[in-house]
Amino acid sequence: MPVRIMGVINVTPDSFSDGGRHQTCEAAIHHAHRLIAEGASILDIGGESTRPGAEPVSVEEELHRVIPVLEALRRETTVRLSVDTMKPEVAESALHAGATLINDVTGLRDPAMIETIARYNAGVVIMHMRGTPQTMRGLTDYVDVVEEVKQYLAAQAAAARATGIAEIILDPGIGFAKTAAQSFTLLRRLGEFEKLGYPILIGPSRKSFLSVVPGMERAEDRLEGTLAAVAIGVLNGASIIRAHDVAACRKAALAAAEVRNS
Ligand code: HH2
Repeated sequence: MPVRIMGVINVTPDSFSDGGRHQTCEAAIHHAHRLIAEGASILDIGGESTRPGAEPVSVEEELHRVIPVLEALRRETTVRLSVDTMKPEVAESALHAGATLINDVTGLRDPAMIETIARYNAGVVIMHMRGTPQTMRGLTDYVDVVEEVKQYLAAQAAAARATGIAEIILDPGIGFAKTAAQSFTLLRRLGEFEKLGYPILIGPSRKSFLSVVPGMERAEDRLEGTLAAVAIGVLNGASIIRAHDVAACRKAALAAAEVRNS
């Protein structure tokens, strides 16, 4: 499967690595064009931060942030548009406005989300997490993190398939209710997810699990760690990489794909 890069557009004031940088519609659109030029084949637009401890935003506020950007990009580009949301109401409006993929970090916890995505014949990214961004840091007790995440994703994929969703992508949720060690284990054992039979997406970009490495305490200093994680992820079967640094991650992913396919 060819490797694709999903570029991140955070239209938020508080995202962990780029909050406030692309908060206006104009800034977000400008950034989107840059990510397309760098080789993103999917753009993932988000209006609510999911970093640990993030405050939830209302449906109205999330729509206000996401929909104008989505509409403009639909008019101006042919790139595939994804929306990062856990709210069925936001997914509905986004699909109506031209998104064809919903990235749900709660992994279709809300049955209304499954129904909405199926009705629009759209694709879904099912990500594993526990709790909410407020509570997830304390929810990291697993007997075997890989087995448990796998079982959850398999069950949610089966529910999505049974409701008629044709395109299903699975994501173990690096950093979401995982310790740093568990995030590293998920990357090392990512190949075990291939048996589920769906494309695998990973989102290690700039995340705090990398801060255990000296020199990578700050999000802006984690590019090399991100690239290492991308390369290992692709070698172990990831075919979609969710990334802020699209050009660099694309090169790392393509090089790792050569190793995988050799
Ligand atoms: N990570 C983030 C957000 N959405 N979606 C998927 N499928 N996988 C991920 O790993 C993932 C995700 C967190 O990153 P970011 O969007 O940059 O930060 P924030 O949630 O603070 O906006």
